Amino acid sequence: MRIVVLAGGIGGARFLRGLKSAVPDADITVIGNTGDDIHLFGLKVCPDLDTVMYTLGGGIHEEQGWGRADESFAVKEELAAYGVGPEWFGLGDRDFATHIVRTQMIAAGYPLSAVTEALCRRWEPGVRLLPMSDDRVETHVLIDAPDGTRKAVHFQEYWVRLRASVPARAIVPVGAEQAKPAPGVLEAIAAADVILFPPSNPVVSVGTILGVPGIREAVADAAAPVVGLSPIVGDAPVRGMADKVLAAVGVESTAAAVARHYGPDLLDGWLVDTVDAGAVAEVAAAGIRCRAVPLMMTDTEATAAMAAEALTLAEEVR
Ligand code: GDP
Ligand code: FO1
Ligand code: CA
Repeated sequence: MRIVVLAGGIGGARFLRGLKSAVPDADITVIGNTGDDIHLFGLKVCPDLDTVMYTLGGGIHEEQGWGRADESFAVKEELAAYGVGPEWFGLGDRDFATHIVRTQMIAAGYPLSAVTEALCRRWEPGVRLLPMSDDRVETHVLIDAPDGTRKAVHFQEYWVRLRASVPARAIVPVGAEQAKPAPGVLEAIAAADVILFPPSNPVVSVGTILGVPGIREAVADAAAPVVGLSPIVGDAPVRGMADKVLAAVGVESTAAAVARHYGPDLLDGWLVDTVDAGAVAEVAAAGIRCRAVPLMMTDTEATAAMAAEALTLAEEVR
């Protein structure tokens, strides 16, 4: 079975671990969000690709959900001693090595997709991990400026420095219009038996991937059923700032509203958590087959059960 998953960072990566456990023999292609990428200290950092790679490869900091296990911060401290920031972004020593290798390969002329493949040769994530694009796309968030105008900050600045404490007025994927899907992305979508949207952020993870010209159309036109799992449980994100960025695009933070936001042109099936069972009728009325099942990724077993439910729903709508 060929499965394509459009993934962000933590939500996507944890779901993928469950999916691999549910269907060990599946051929899984992950299309990863690169809108969160940031250039720091001359290095290219790809948080969502790395989160997937480290989680599936056994190198992730489990409790934190991002970055490396057994991490130290000597380089960060030395940079700070030189007064070189930003200090608000926590790059660890082990993680730095990944960004050095990536940046060096890019400087040598390799596209991000080839670099990601090379990094994955070490981590063996057990999936084919493709960036959504080899072209630079950077998610910016428009926030209120003190003088009454608006200013754009990088997504990482909004999330990590500001902790999403101010309203997001708009989400701007800078560079998306000119970006092309990375090699293999459209082919994987067209050849898929099933396409899954994990419980990733619908705006700044899955939304950014779908915003690369050609990807949304390819998913809508794919022969395969498309099934998503809600990242919103009980009218709030399980973690992160999905409520803030959903508000920026005029979508309520409910499992049903997110399904309607994707819409029946894209989604054939949608899973909501059992606490949101009341939303099933509303989603079904929008033309999307819906079921309520436990959606908390407490451990691999629970997550594998979620993945199995998604595949069952996909069978029903095929
Ligand atoms: P990020 O890039 O690290 O923010 O990760 P993703 O975009 O892949 O996923 C973020 C989303 O995962 C958030 O909106 C969370 O609500 C959602 N999420 C995290 N853990 C869980 C969980 O256990 N269950 C569900 N349903 N959603 C989750
Ligand atoms: N998240 C934080 O909340 N604080 C950090 O200092 C931080 C550093 C960081 C470094 C590398 C990396 O791959 C991820 C990192 N993240 C950090 C997580 C990152 O902001 C998220 O993965 C997202 O992109 C949120 O969607
Ligand atoms: Ca992310």
